[in-house]
Amino acid sequence: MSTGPLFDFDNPLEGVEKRLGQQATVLHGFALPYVQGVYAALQDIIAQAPFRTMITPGGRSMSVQLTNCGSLGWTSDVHGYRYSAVDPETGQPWPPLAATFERLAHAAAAHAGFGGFEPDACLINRYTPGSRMSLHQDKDETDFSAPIVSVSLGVPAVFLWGGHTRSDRAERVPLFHGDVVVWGGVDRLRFHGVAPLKEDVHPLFGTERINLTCRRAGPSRKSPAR
Ligand code: MD6
Ligand code: FE
Repeated sequence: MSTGPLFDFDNPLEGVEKRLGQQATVLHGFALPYVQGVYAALQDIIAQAPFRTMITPGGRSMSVQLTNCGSLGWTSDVHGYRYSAVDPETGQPWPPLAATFERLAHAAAAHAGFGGFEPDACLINRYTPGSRMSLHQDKDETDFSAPIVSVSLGVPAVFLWGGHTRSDRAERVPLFHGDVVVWGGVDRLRFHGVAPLKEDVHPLFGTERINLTCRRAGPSRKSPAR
């Protein structure tokens, strides 16, 4: 498929695969052929479920804005973090998981050694200059046997890849437009975060970075294929 000049973007590490752990890999540029479809789907999703600022259980505003698609969506408020079948702003179900997101996540997971990945949720984060994500574990999902597939779009960022405890030193990993991080198995609960976003301009996303994380949040339909 030719994506046409409007959607042809450079990625300085396109084609490189960087191992972060035994079961964690960065597939640089893997999402580039999907960008046109992903971009279009994203516009539909945010028309139905706009980006919003969420509050942490500690009472702080997150610097990243969020929305979701899929049968479950990740939310945060003063009562805690959880997955919800409805958007708390509207009481309506989240927009359906975009077919392009599902295909991209399935293909990237398979490429990284996780066959049969069927996401049911995609958390969408929007970073503007200065937005950051402090070190955390992704542990609100029901079952940790499925990997997480994370897609970076727009302005580059520095991903912080830590260990199994918050105080483990974190490696700084550059993530560019079109990069995909897949992790699961023994690395599923590693601490990770994103350093404050630098001022930069991307031809399609302007000053923003968008991150999609496709997950299996609810129970697995079957035992995972490995
Ligand atoms: C981000 N990503 O890259 C934040 N979580 O903007 C995450 O928090 C994340 O990239 C779990 C798995 C992959 C991720
Ligand atoms: Fe995370």
